[in-house]
Amino acid sequence: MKRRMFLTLVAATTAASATLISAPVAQAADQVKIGFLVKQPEEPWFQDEWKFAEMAAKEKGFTLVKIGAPSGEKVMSAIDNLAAQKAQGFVICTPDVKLGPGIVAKAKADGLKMMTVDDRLVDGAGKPIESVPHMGISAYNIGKQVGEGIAAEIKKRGWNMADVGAIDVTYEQLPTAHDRTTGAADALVAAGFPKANIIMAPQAKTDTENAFNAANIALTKNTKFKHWVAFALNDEGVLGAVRAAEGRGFKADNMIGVGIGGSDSALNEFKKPNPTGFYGTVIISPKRHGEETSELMYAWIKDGKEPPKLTLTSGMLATRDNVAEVREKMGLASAK
Ligand code: FCA
Repeated sequence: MKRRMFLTLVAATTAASATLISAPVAQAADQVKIGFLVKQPEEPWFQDEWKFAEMAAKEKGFTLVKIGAPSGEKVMSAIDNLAAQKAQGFVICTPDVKLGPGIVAKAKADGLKMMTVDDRLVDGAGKPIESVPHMGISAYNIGKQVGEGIAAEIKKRGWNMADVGAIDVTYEQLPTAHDRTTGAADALVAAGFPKANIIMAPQAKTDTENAFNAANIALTKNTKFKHWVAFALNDEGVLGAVRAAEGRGFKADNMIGVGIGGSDSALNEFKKPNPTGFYGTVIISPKRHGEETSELMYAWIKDGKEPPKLTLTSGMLATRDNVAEVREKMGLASAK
């Protein structure tokens, strides 16, 4: 019995290698390979982008190469590596938008098509590099949705705005982050929130730990407030602020944090049996940012159809009460 199984295996392996030897010759000419580089592969948003990019790869029949590229060095070697593997193009969310001219030059030298997602490259003068197709979020408007959501909840709770502090977790070196938090602050002020109560809390990196540290400083320096609200460029930033506030005794009843994203960081928070200070999130679309960008790159490689130069996607505010409904509306319901 054992011997028969072994023989069958050998036969199967031989058949498989025979196919392998003949297949590449037929496929090589039209085999499309696309890289998808992200700056923070551990962040749920980027995991989701990859997941949707995989769906596009499966559907269209191209090979997707997922690469985590948290530094400039990693980006440069990843691009060379893609060229060596005969990829024809890549989609990238860069770890630093100022790497723009270097990345564009490297892609050109390697003969690879490129488009950016989420974070738009800038040139030496800090201006967006408009020649590279980009899909980002409509950052300022989405920030405004955050601020409006917070303001509505403050009013609903009947808080006196003079007693409320706002933790504004900032990351000014990233234009989309600046636009998001500015939008949120502007909307709060437009709703009557005192500007002086908005406390800037600059984070060193865009993750929860760094937001936690930044928020802690803001809380330590401002002890006069009875209630807090918080916003940031993403869910991770708001989670950092929410955890820091919890540490000081500001729980769900005295904290309104609204993030941007809607991936697992937010969903897990909503799944906790008791509400936390993480009140809501503006859900954006990893489907569009992962699947659609990959499809655009595929059409560019295959049919020479260049992607639109700029696509800005929108978001929808969700709380633990309506998150399932909002995800459904955004076409994300079946994704988990
Ligand atoms: C930036 C942020 C991510 C995500 C994305 C759409 O890259 O760092 O968290 O919000 O934009």
